[in-house]
Amino acid sequence: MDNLFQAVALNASITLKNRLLMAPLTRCMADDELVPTQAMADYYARRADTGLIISEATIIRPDGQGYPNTPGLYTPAQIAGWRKVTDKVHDNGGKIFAQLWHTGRVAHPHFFGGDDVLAPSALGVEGTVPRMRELTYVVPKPASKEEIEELIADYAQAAINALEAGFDGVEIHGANGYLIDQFLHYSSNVREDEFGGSPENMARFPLAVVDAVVKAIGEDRTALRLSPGAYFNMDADARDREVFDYLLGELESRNLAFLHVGVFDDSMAFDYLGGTASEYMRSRYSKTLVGVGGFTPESGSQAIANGKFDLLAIGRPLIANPDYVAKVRAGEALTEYSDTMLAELV
Ligand code: FNR
Ligand code: 8K6
Repeated sequence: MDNLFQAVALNASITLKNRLLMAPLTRCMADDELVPTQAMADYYARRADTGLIISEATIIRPDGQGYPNTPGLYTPAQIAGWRKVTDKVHDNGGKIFAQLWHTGRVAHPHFFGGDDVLAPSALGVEGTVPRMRELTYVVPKPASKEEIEELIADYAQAAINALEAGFDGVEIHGANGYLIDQFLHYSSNVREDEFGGSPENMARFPLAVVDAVVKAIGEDRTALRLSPGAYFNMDADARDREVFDYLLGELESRNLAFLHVGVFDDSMAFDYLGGTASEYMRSRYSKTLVGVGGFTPESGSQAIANGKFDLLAIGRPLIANPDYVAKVRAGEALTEYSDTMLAELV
């Protein structure tokens, strides 16, 4: 498993001390102003021996909120709260990117005072909000062109705020059925303007966000997470494949810090992708790729050795083992994750 402990230069600006990343993990533990707390700073700092921490998804503006107490990155207090986190991670020798999030149609007006929920099209998700089952999802309002322009500008501003808060870069959350992903799938995007109807049009908003963030903070500090396989908050449509073929081709010509597979279990194959999400992304994208989803240190190391991806993100095992990297290095047994561990930050 030596390859997990090799240093990797992402680009001229950022070198990671090893190939083990902390995957973004929503914990719903920010305070009621969506400000990160001291307990969050301690939690992240305990994991600073990973090569890179990707923060839990962090909303770029109030109407992006879909769950209780998810942190934000748009008020001075939120920026100051994150500064405490990033300082402590840096003091412990780590690096940390902010994951920039807008939940689109998975937002709920309860969290931001009853305004419209914005999405590509007026197609709602079924069901109720996790942890607040009394809240039923609403039918969203298709974002106007003006609103789309504002969203793009707000992603860029959140990226600027992230650097002000001391983050080393950002990962744009384009995965898991949230706003950016909603533009990329036919089951959530039936627009007939330049943002829908063809692969090029459906990729227009995601690429505009990427380009605006790159313009704001530079390509070296910009990463992107994508879910070409629909598995969460989204129904699959075989035509989605063409959208991701186009998008990944466009991304190949940019020099992002990395692309990150957005999946819960990478042993899951998607028939219209011809394999797993990571196999599909590797076949269309040759630059730095982060794999994730059900890997052990052994299986992740093997996947890197076989060229399936370059870096390994670890989610649930890092909740269960704050000292995951030290344990793996020492060959010690890992504590098994259980959902009950989500109740507190350890
Ligand atoms: C997640 N995941 C996730 N993904 C993301 O892009 N942003 C997020 O905020 C979250 N939040 C989150 C919370 C919890 C409790 C879980 C379990 C998962 C998905 C996560 O990053 C990762 O892809 C999966 O957990 C799969 O990796 P592991 O856990 O099998 O290593
Ligand atoms: C209240 C907590 C809200 C957390 C939301 C963040 C996303 C959590 C990710 C869970 C993903 C579960 C997906 C399960 C898909 C199984 C597919 C077979």
